[in-house]
Amino acid sequence: MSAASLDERIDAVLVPGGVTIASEPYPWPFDGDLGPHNTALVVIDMQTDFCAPGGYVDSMGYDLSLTRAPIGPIQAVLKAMRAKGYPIIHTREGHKPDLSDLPANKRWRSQRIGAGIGDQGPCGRILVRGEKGWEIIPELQPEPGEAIIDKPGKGSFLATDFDLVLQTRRIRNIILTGVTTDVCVHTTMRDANDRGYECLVLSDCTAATKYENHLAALDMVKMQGGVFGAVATSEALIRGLP
Ligand code: C5J
Repeated sequence: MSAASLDERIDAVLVPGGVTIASEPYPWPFDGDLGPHNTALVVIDMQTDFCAPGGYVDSMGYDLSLTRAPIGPIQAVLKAMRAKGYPIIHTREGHKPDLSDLPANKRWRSQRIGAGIGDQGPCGRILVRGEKGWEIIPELQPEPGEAIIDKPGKGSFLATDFDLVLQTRRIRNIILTGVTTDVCVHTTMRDANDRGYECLVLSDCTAATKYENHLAALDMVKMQGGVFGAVATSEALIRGLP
């Protein structure tokens, strides 16, 4: 195929008057169909357990400055997207108080590293719904009308109504933020991508418990022409958002 015919084929998918965000490895979304009518911001697991003192990540001994770094950039994106009327969806990882939705191996592994899910910690029982540690941090509190998805796993689709909420609002594009890049953000992005959602992850609005893993997770997205979607900065998103 000649270079010209390839360009023509790529241009052919762009909707008239479409808008894209400067991102890697391609301008996102692929067809330029971007607006509050079909695009949601998803803020993943910005809970005390993952990014505040006394929570799960803190109890495991990881550096909280890493998972707290996205707070400011997420605040800026929330402000811009709320002002333009984009749907906002928050998620929380956590288990039922009776732990009936906590797989034995997940509990065993967490106990093994000294932060047993379901056990008492400085912020209540670790990763248990209703406890202080499970709550979304004050800096990123959801506003009235914003959906909150409670999930027992790393992905946002398993055992939740996330897909129903997206379908009901006719969302096709998902902008991912939150923690951790290599675990809950990635699992959600991979699953969303397989379901046909067009995904963008914001590099400075996500973080991992190890910086190298954050970088590797972002890099994985960019392989194969954007195997799971695309990567942009919050600045590029805010600049390009219609
Ligand atoms: C983890 C998450 N890392 N929210 N959860 O266990 O990424």
